[in-house]
Amino acid sequence: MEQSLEALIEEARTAFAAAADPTALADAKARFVGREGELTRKMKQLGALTGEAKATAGRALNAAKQAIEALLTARQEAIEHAELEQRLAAEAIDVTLPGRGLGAGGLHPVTLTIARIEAIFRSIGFDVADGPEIEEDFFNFTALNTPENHPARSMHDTFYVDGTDDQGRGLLLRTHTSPMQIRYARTHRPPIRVIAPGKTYRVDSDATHSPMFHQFEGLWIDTNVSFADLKSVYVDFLHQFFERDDIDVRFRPSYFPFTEPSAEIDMRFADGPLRGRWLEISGAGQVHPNVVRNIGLDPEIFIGFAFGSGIERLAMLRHGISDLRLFYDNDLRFLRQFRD
Ligand code: 2U9
Repeated sequence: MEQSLEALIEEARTAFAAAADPTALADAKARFVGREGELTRKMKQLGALTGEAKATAGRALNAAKQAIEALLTARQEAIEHAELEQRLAAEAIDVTLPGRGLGAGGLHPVTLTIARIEAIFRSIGFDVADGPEIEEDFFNFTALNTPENHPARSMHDTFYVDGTDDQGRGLLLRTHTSPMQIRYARTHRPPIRVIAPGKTYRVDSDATHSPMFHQFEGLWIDTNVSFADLKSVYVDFLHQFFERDDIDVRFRPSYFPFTEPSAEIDMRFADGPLRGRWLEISGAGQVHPNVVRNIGLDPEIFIGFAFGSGIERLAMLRHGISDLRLFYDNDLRFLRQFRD
């Protein structure tokens, strides 16, 4: 039996109401007003009628189609509205919650140690110099009296960089901060009192050596300085750096190409966990006459003293840190301890 149009509209209403999402609604729509849909099928049957009967049936079908389409639109809007409501509820922001705030950062312990060293040396009249980490062979080795066949120049000890400077000379990652001292001394007149802190690079890696580490070097050039001046400056620095006076210091003979005579500086605390143990803390010496000449000064008139220390080593002794690698791991549990 042919289904009445009222029944068809009711069936569409039920089917649309049962469709919970746009896909289900599209399926339901196809059942009634799609190309194979029930209403479309009825419209095709109009061809079999004629005259007034055809006109009446046509009007009834058009009215039914409009009614079904209105139901469809209403249901579409209802589904869209429900989806929006659901999304808004899921993404709701509770404006009464406290803000997360900005996490307070802090300076790295090596940076803090450099700042501390700089402040101490500035307070006794030293300037602070900074320069390139990719250096020319001349400033890193030649000017520092380090001969062509010196082991420090070997590929095993030094990181070489592709390319050359504008005079065709080799480039490398500086193995010490001394090249900066050369650059500074060549552009300033004596008396020269300067420290150069910063990163240095050597082919070396184990628990106590890192391929990159920080050092600072000091240089004092004048007409009348002596080892006694060097010693007083360095001992005063140690007292200020460690904030204690119970520190013994000794100089042991040593060798560096850029100083002659040369010394290792050892220190010893009178108290605390390291009590009584001599600790190597620095190298030092009188600047070699060849180096004074390479700076552009007459070694018969000017005399210089220089020293160099590892910054991580100083920080480890000051804070009781046992492993050098902690400085480079970036573990916040370690770094947070230095937040001031
Ligand atoms: C100029 C002339 C001489 C700087 C010096 C040392 C001795 C030294 C090392 C200690 C531990 C570096 O960090 S470390 O590996 N340094 O022993 N450095 S004298 O001598 C200079 C510097 C500049 C123009």
